[in-house]
Amino acid sequence: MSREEEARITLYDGPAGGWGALNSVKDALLHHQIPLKGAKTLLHANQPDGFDCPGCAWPDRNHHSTFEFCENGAKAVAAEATARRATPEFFARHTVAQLAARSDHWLEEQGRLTHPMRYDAASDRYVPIEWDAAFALVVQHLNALPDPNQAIFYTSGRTSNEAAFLYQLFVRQFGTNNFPDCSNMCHEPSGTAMRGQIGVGKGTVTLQDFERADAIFIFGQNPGTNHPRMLGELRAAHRRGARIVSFNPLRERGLERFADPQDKREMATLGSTPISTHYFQPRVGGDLAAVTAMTKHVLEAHDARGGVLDEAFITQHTLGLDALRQQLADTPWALLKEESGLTEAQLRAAGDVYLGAERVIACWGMGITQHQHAVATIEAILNLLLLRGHIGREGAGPCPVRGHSNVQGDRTMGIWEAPPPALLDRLQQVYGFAPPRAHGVDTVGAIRQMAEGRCQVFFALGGNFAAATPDTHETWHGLRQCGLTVHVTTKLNRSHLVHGREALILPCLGRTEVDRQAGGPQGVTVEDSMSMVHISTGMNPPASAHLLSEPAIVARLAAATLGARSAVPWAWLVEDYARIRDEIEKVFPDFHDFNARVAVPGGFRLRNTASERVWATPSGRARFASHALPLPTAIHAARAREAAQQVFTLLSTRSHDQYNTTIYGLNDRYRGVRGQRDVVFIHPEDLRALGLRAGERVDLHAVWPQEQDAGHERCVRGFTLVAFDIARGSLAAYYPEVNPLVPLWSVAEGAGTPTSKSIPVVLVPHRPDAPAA
Ligand SMILES: Nc1nc2c(c(=O)[nH]1)N[C@H]1C(S)=C(S)[C@@H](COP(=O)(O)OP(=O)(O)OC[C@H]3O[C@@H](n4cnc5c(=O)[nH]c(N)nc54)[C@H](O)[C@@H]3O)O[C@H]1N2
Ligand SMILES: Nc1nc2c(c(=O)[nH]1)N[C@H]1C(S)=C(S)[C@@H](COP(=O)(O)OP(=O)(O)OC[C@H]3O[C@@H](n4cnc5c(=O)[nH]c(N)nc54)[C@H](O)[C@@H]3O)O[C@H]1N2
Ligand SMILES: [Mo]
Repeated sequence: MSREEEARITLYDGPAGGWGALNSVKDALLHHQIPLKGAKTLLHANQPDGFDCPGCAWPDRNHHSTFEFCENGAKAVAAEATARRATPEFFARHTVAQLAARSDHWLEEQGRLTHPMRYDAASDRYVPIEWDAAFALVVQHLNALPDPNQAIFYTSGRTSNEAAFLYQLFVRQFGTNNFPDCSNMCHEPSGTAMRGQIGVGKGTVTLQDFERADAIFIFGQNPGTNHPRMLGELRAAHRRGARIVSFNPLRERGLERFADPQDKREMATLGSTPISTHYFQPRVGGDLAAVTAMTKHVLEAHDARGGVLDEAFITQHTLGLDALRQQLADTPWALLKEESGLTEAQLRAAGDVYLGAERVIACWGMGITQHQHAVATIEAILNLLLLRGHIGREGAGPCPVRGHSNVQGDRTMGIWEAPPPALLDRLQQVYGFAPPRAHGVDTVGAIRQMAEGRCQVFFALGGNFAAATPDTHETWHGLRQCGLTVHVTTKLNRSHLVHGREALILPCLGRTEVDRQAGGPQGVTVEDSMSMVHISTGMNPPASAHLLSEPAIVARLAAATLGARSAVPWAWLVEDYARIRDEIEKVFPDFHDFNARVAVPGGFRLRNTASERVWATPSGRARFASHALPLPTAIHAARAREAAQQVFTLLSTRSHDQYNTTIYGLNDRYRGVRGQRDVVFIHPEDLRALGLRAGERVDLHAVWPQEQDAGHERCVRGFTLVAFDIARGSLAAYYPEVNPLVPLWSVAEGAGTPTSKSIPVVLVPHRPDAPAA
């Protein structure tokens, strides 16, 4: 990663992984001044006695003997284990206004925070504060609120189960369910759809199922960058002859070819293994139509030759197939072709892969969830699986691939603005207080509440709210209206610079670090994307002697805020996290014998009723869902209105050198981009039609329907055009740069997730004189 790389675009024709991945890790270690023997840290990632990689939520093989190399996991670890430090002296040298003028990349580069800091308005600087004084300031604000709902408590999905459990208990005793979290912007639609249809909001498959599947569908996901260890599973599946079918408007190298850096032969011969056997490039947002078409094809095949559906399963376990049949009969092929952007032959070919397989897994990521019709699309994927009984059977099932390493666990622990009544009942029984019953705000709701001036305290356990959220303008306006903003964090980020009237930065330990409490060094637990719960123990010395662990921060704040109002022995619990796990076990029966079971290397799998074909739905059955294609969408409306110019659908995505809002570097190796981030990927024919050339710069204007978006000018400027193999009519650019284009009101129906992957835009040549967005 040579960081001050000259901006250029070059075709990347190598495989994913390979020597490029090894070199990039070497560069990251050098950059963070981690001696190569510090690569020892890397060897502890995802090992039974090591720490859980802070990269993604893909499960671990947990083989003591083998180390699974992962370029982006290594980059995440190196970024946390960095030798760079953002000390009080650093803050003394820069006003907040000066820091705010720097890029996200530069902020990240300053390294680990070392000391609690308080915003001093007089000097416009962050100045050091002692922990007790910092807690006292938060307590003063919280306890002055006329209504606890004027405080909002955000969570990013890296938080451990122990911290998350204490946090939800504290905040509910304080009196609110205001728990927006990153999940609201991520897999919320997956949980919504799956709970409704199969009674559990989590995927049902395990890594063992991946070893047995003979067809794996991957919708809207880029594992080469975001879940590199998944490529190992896909490679093995490909090698034993499984079909791998990718749906993605972009040609992503990681879905095409992979060279495993641990395969000496592949590395020596510069060879690679193909990943996808079939690659379909639907238009952005076209998956609902595509999956509906596959389902229609399957039903047509059944009607023509019989014996296709798993009728015994359908009769015994499901409801709603007749309604789905009717809806499909009413949906013509012409519409499905038009909306998916694929030909009938392609759609039927995809359907044939499904028909030819005995064991089917369907994976999906943000390319599915960040759309207006995300819930309907996931329901359509589940319908498809249900037709041939591919849920609750070896080698088959739904697999939403989660993002943050403990985002699934945080929700399990009750970080949820809409908590199930059973959870609240249980908290009431165990702790003897009346938890608030009214739902709290989700991420979008939180922004609205802040922007209306109704949030006095915004507290964030990790994350980067100011940069991750949609409608940047409104979000920043909201954050600045708060009386106090508090961020528990490891590194400096944008959210610390877009702050309330008062503000605190509270630096915490990271996963890789030794967490020593009165009872000795502690481990925390996490739950991965496949419901495996295991322990994570850091081994590096803390980045500074002034850091506290997240559980300690939450417990001290809870004790100070609630005082005699709470009977929970907060300080005692944090002395030994096994005590917190005992509390978790009291509230959640699935965590019985928690400490014993998590002491086993590799941990244990949480019960997943759907994978046992027990359907925790109101009817006791799995449900086929049916709805007509949602037409017209905002995209259709924009096309109709802006008939004079071409309306594109813009998706926002991650580069290879970023972790969400954390920008490690300015390269996106597999897409051939170096030294820059303000780029927009476009099909060469679309470029030609516009009379523009690759390398020219454009402004992106969002064209949302006026009825909903009147009075808003949403524009980002000066993006360089990159010709790319992407579906026609679709564009791609990086998040968070294009977040100002996403309005708060455009969300996934039924789940509230901002539609960051379907933004109607028009391109106009860049006008350098125009004011910045
Ligand atoms: N290194 C690294 N790892 C990460 C992260 C990171 O930023 N960096 N982030 C973590 C988090 S929180 C998450 S949620 C995951 C995110 O991992 P992904 O789910 O892979 O997220 P994205 O990079 O946003 O892109 C998703 C893919 O969807 C495609 N896509 C976009 N729109 C559509 C569409 O309409 N249809 C289809 N079929 N495809 C579409 C894009 O081209 C892209 O390939 O990764 C996690 N892991
Ligand atoms: N346009 C657009 N917007 C999106 C998305 C998109 O695809 N497109 N994706 C959405 C998705 S999927 C997600 S998950 C959200 C992400 O939203 P967030 O989770 O809020 O954002 P991150 O960038 O992951 O947070 C990074 C920050 O977390 C802090 N951090 C890192 N490690 C630790 C730790 O161990 N403890 C603590 N306390 N803090 C830590 C660091 O300060 C770092 O700057 O963004 C969403 N926003
Ligand atoms: Mo995510």
